[in-house]
Amino acid sequence: MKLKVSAITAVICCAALVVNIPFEIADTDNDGISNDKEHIIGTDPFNGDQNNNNIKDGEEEWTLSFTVDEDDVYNYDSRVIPTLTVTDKPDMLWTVEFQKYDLFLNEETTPGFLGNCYIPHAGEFNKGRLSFKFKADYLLKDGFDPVIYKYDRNSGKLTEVPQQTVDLQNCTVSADIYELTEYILLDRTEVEKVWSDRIER
Ligand SMILES: [Ca+2]
Ligand SMILES: [Ca+2]
Ligand SMILES: [Ca+2]
Repeated sequence: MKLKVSAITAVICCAALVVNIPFEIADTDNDGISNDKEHIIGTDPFNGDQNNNNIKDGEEEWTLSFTVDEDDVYNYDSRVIPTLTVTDKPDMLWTVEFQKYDLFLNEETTPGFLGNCYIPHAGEFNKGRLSFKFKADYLLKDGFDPVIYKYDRNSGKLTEVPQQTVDLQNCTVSADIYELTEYILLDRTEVEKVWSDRIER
């Protein structure tokens, strides 16, 4: 009789051990990153130390870069192409999808408008490098001065993003950002003629 009870107990224990964890949320290689997050980052869910440096994948920083598909007319603004590059620990890395968001800020309403993007908040975020690539034709404009502004939809104010780098050879403007929200690229020369009272520096 005693043996029989032990057998039942053993069966119950086994049943508890075979609970299926969905593959997406499991951490198959035990490196601290779930399988679905490894898919986002591009690391191998079956290799806990992808770069073989004795530090687990989950304890390292990884760099992800997001941009828009030029053929995607819904999200794509043909005049500027945004790219966001994020280097951080896995917990802070998420898939980012740019949205074109031109309800109020667009070519018709906004002097100096070059293009914009909206980055929906996808999760926790520390810092990233936002870059706008503009068309080379703009360089022919008199006094062309491309500047990235953050747009606060609630107050309607534009804030110049600090410490921008303009690369005229590659037609890009880049700056570090600390918030996922709406950014707009404007020609400051034209903006300041009419909008100087709405810009904060
Ligand atoms: Ca893993
Ligand atoms: Ca891994
Ligand atoms: Ca490693």
